[in-house]
Amino acid sequence: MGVLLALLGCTATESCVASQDKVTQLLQRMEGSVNYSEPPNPSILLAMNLAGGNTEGFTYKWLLQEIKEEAVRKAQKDMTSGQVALYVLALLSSCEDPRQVQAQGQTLDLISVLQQKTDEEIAKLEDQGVPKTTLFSVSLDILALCLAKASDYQNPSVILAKQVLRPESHIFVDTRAVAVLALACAYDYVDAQDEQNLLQMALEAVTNSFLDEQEAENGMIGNIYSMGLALQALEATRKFYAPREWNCTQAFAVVSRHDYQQPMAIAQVLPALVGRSYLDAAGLDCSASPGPQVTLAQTPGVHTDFPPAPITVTYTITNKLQGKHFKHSTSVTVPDGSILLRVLEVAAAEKPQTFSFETEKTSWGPMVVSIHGLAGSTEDRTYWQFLSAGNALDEGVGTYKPHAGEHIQANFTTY
Ligand code: B12
Ligand SMILES: *[C@@H]1O[C@H](CO)[C@@H](O)[C@H](O)[C@H]1NC(C)=O
Ligand SMILES: *[C@@H]1O[C@H](CO)[C@@H](O)[C@H](O)[C@H]1NC(C)=O
Ligand SMILES: *[C@@H]1O[C@H](CO)[C@@H](O)[C@H](O)[C@H]1NC(C)=O
Repeated sequence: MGVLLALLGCTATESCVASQDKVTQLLQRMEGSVNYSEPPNPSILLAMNLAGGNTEGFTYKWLLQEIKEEAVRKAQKDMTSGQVALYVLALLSSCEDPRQVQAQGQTLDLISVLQQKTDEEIAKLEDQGVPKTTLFSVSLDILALCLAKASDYQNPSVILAKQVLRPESHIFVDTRAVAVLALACAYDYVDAQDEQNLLQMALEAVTNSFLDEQEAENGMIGNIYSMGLALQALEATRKFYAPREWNCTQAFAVVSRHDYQQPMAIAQVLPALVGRSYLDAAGLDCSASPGPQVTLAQTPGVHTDFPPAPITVTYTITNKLQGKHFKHSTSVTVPDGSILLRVLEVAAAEKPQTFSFETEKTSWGPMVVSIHGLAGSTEDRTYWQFLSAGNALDEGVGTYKPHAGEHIQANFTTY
């Protein structure tokens, strides 16, 4: 009987766990990206723990130590609520107690820091209809508080459920996915029946909308970079869309076809590829034997006999939103295969008065924070959006490679 069940279980989920080769390759790529001169990325530690990365190696130990030190140094003053939440999830996944983070001769209660920052998010959300940062971060906050068994997330989870259920809300797939993880955790702990019903409604609505979208879009939910979180959400919430079934084979096929390169993208998709989600972050067995030894694959040197052909790209910057309106266009030539950042740099070098810009390092790469002296602001919820042929790009300037003759627009807008 046991064997039969095991066999059945195996056939049912067979195609919904990636091959060990694929997982190892992505783990290596993600670990290999860790730069010891830069701040640690908690999403990477979290993914290593969830996907069976090498917990004995130097990278793992470095990440864990730096995460503790960075938390003690910066959590209170220099981190957003969502960043603190990611630190909490990373520590939990390493079986460390986030209430007692010890580094630099100090002990920090990271949960009370998170609780306080979540309160600020929720206060603004109730007051002005928008959180201090984003609903994505608020969802991470609730998930982390819930997994850490803090006391104060029931009310926030009800407010999040209401946001998710607002008919007029156009919330990103990525955000709805993390919201689902947070609400699925909170569901087991809310006491009041009407509150639990509300969470259930939100969970049903989002998961069914994901399944609908997957059916309509040949397996895709959102774009290729939201798939990691969407798969995590669908894996963790089967009971909320039962008896409907999820064709995970179809969704996995989409993800398997893509060769993820960015460490953040890999960090979000890896847990799903081994059948796990961020919801599992607090229940891992940290004494288990370490995962595959990661031997850093030598990146093959690229030998090209000919330099890439030059291509011409049109680049337009537009502000019709705030202060003095402007619109400027230019045409720049860059080697084929260049990233969009190169186009911005050439434009700025040729016409610094008009096309000067600034970037900031983030976990996803360089983010353009200001163009032509006009900067996005979290206070006003403004940013520079990048588009091609009227469609928002699904990659940033450090990743996206424009093609010959493409017209790239940077438009100052709100989120
Ligand atoms: C919220 C959000 C935004 C907000 C950030 C607002 C804010 N102040 O918090 C806004 C609307 C500004 C934004 C903008 C963009 N975003 Co965005 N964003 C997200 C989202 C939903 C959550 C990020 C987050 O809060 N993380 C949690 C916090 C705690 O972590 P954090 O490291 O502090 O987060 C910061 C970075 O993520 C950064 N950021 C957000 N988006 C992007 C995108 C790029 C390319 C970079 C470099 C940084 C960056 O802003 C966050 C807050 O400071 C993610 C979804 C995801 N799957 O991660 C997409 C996501 C990261 N964004 C994405 C994209 C494509 C963009 C844009 C390039 C879209 C466009 N066409 O213009 C622009 C950036 C353009 C530029 N100026 O360089 C993609 C990136 C994919 C990729 N392979 O690079 C994602 C994965 C969404 C998706 N599935 O397509 N984004
Ligand atoms: C690591 O980060 C430093 C500082 O940001 C940078 O100068 C260096 O080029 C990076 N190293 C690699 C291998 O990317
Ligand atoms: C799942 O999707 C795949 C690919 O679209 C399709 O071939 C298959 O029949 C579907 N399976 C089920 C059980 O619907
Ligand atoms: C650019 O942003 C403005 C202000 O938000 C908006 O009205 C306009 O539709 C945007 N243009 C494009 C091409 O998205």
